Amino acid sequence: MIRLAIQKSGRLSDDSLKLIRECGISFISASSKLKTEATNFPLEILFLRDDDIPGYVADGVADIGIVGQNVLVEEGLQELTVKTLGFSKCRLSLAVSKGDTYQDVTTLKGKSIATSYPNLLQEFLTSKGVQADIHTISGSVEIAPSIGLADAVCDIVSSGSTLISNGLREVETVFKSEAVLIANKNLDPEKNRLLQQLLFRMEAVQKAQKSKYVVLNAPNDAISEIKNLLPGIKSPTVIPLAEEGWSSLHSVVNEDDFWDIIQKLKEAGAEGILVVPIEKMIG
Ligand code: PRT
Ligand code: ZN
Repeated sequence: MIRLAIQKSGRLSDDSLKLIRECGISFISASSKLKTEATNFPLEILFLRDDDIPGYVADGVADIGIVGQNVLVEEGLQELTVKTLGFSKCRLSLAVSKGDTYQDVTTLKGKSIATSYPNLLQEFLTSKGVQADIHTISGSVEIAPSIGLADAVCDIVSSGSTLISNGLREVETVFKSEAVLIANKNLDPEKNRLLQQLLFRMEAVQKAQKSKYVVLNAPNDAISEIKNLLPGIKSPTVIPLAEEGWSSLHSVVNEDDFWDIIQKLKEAGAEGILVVPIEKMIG
C-alpha cells in the first residue's frame, strides 16, 4: 500500500484527482472525507492543506504527494521532486502600484514588500543584490499597498486580473511554478515498486495528451511526401483503399506542431483528414 497526499480543496484538487483517475485508479471521493482507499490499486489518498503536503511526505506520514513548486521550494523541500505534472501553472511575481515609477529591481532597495513567500523572495532579491524589507503575511497580499502596509507585493499570478483589479502592475517574475509529484526519500522496495507503476501510468497519460492520432486518404503518388510530414512513432501505417491509386495513412502527431502539419498535409494532397484523441500512449 502506498499513501498519496493531495490538496483537499483548492486549485490543485480537481487536476490531481483527474490525473489519478486517468491512471486507471478508481476510488470513492466524498468531499467531507480526510482519506479514501482506491478500489483497484494498493493506494490510499489523504486530503490535506497544500502547505502541509511537503512536510508530511518528508516525514513519511505520506509516501508521495502532489503540490505546487512554489510551496515546495518555499518550504526548502525541492529535493523531494520526482516529476513535473504540467498543471496548476502560475508564477510568483513582484508588483508595484500602477502609478509608481519602476526601472528595475534596484528600484525596490529599502522598500517594504508584502508576501506569503519570504524565502523565495529573499533568494531572488539576494541574487540581484537588493536589500528590502520583507513583510510576511498569510493572505490578501494584493491589498497591502492600498492600505499602506507595503510599497510592493510579491504574490502568485496566473491570469494577472487580480493584480489589475487591485491597481497593481506586474514588474518581475520571481519564480515559475507548476504542480509536481513528490516522494519520501526512504521508500521501502514495495512502495518504490508502486511508485514506479504510478509513474509509468502518468507518463503514458501525459504523452497521450500531447499527441493526436491522424487518419487521412491520399493519392499514391503523394505518399512519400506525406510520409515525411508524418514521422509517427516509427513510421506511418499505409493501407490501400478500395479505390485504385489511393491509400489511407495512419500516424501520430505532436499537439505543438499540429495545425502546421495539417496545413502541409492538405497542400500535399491529403483528403478526408480525421483527428482522433489518444487515451494512453505506451513506448
Ligand atoms: O487551503 P489550502 O492551503 O490547501 O489552499 P491555498 O488557498 O493555500 O492554495 P490555492 O488552492 O489557492 O492554490 C494551490 C496552488 O495552486 C498554489 O500553491 C499554486 O501552486 C497554484 N496556483 C495556480 C495558484 C494560482 N494558480 C493562483 N492564481 N495559487 C494561487 N492563485 C491566486 C493568487 O494567490 C492570487 O490571489 O489567485 C490570485 C491570482 O490569480 P489571477 O488569475 O487573477 O492572476
Ligand atoms: Zn495553502
